Amino acid sequence: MFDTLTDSFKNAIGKIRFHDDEKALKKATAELKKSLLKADVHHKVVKDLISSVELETKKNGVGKDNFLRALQNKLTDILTIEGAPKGFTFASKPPTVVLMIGLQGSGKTTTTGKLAYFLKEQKKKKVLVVAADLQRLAAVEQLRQITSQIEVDLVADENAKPEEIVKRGLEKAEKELYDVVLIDTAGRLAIDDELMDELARVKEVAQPDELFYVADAMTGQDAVRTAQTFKEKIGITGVILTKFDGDSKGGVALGLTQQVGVPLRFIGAGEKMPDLEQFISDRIVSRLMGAGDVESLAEKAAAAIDPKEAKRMTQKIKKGQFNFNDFLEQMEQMKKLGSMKSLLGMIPGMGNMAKQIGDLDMENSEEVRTIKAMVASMTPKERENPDLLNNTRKRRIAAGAGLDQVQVNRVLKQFKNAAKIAKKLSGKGGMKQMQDMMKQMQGGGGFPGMPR
Ligand SMILES: Nc1nc2c(ncn2[C@@H]2O[C@H](COP(=O)(O)OP(=O)(O)OP(=O)(O)O)[C@@H](O)[C@H]2O)c(=O)[nH]1
Ligand SMILES: [Mg+2]
Repeated sequence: MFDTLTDSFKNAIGKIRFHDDEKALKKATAELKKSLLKADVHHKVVKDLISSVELETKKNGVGKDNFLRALQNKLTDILTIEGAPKGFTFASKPPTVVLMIGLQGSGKTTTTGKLAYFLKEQKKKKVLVVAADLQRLAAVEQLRQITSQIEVDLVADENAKPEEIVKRGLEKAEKELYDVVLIDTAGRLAIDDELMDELARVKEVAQPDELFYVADAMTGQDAVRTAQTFKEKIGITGVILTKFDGDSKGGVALGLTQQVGVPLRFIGAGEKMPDLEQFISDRIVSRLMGAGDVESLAEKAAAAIDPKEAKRMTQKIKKGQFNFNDFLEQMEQMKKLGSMKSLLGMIPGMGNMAKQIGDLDMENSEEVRTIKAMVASMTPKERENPDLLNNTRKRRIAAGAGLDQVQVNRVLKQFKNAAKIAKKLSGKGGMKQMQDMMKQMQGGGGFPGMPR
């Protein structure tokens, strides 16, 4: 997610080797300055960062460790606003009301869905979404699809005014004890007074605990400027940057908090519902410095994996009973974790690997699609017991799935091998084999001697 920035820090750090070498420090900061500007970090933020890293390093003695520590401190500093909430905070008296605002097409509706999904899956909250965008005909339908996909309740009425819908939503939330109400609003142009007035009215009725400004990261410094305008005109408590998966250079995330004076709260990096990351400054700094973000990873895994279910699955694997239904179930679980790329980015030392993997889309890979097509052509019994598949059955499945028999045989063989390996790994000493494998994969990347 922060490839460019992480790379620039790494390059700069690489320039410092010796103690008391001011020339090396100058080189490192010059390099850092250049690449931060290139990554679209605002020049004032860059200047401030460089001068304070230089000062602190000199004060403590020029050397790699002191440079790293100074950089880490300064990054934490510029990403944090004293007293502002970290991650999502809940109102002392539920429901917590959140108003989602922003320019047209910035990603408000998608992000409303992502946030609902995050609160439901990771925080185990009862969430109500309110469709207060009545500007665009398709807007309500879009939200209907999203909320039904993630199984979250929606209040919508194409024929009512936004304020009315919000009022109804809040009443429902009060009566039915929802924890959070997320209100999606119509996209605005900052200059459009009529829409801004409507937004002010919606805010008046909603009395929100949070006003999230949703901005498209690809618009770079424009995102910062419009956030400032919305802050002045409506008031905002946080910013969510979307489309961070695109070609955006990422630097805007670094300066935004200081520039706007409200914290960056979430980052959207993909079109799917799990593609939303909390922006918690110390965790982000850790990631920026190439040290991963194990905390977020653990939280994601804990939310996606039901311990009882995991135990049942392990038992099945141990007994060699892993079947096609289990496979499909595991794929569903994987989906909840979000993209492979974002997961790898959270593992220390795996940042480089994440880059190589790019946007690997497991769910739509040919391999998985082939297996899914095959499974769709199987009877329930065959799904439970892959051993049943004789030649007649294989022919029928191949025809049903639009595959030839060679393909079916190949997949079956792979599937059986995988089940065998899993069985072996789940036995005694299996964990150790796995760890050895991980160690080998982790070689390289990350910064040796990175202070934590
Ligand atoms: N790649 C990527 N696409 C995104 C992300 N967030 C939103 N999008 C896409 O951006 C487009 C616009 O998203 P919406 O959520 O409809 O934006 P909106 O702000 O509600 O738009 P209006 O209601 O018309 O103002 C959609 O095609 C989304 O799929 C993201 O994090 N990454
Ligand atoms: Mg919308």
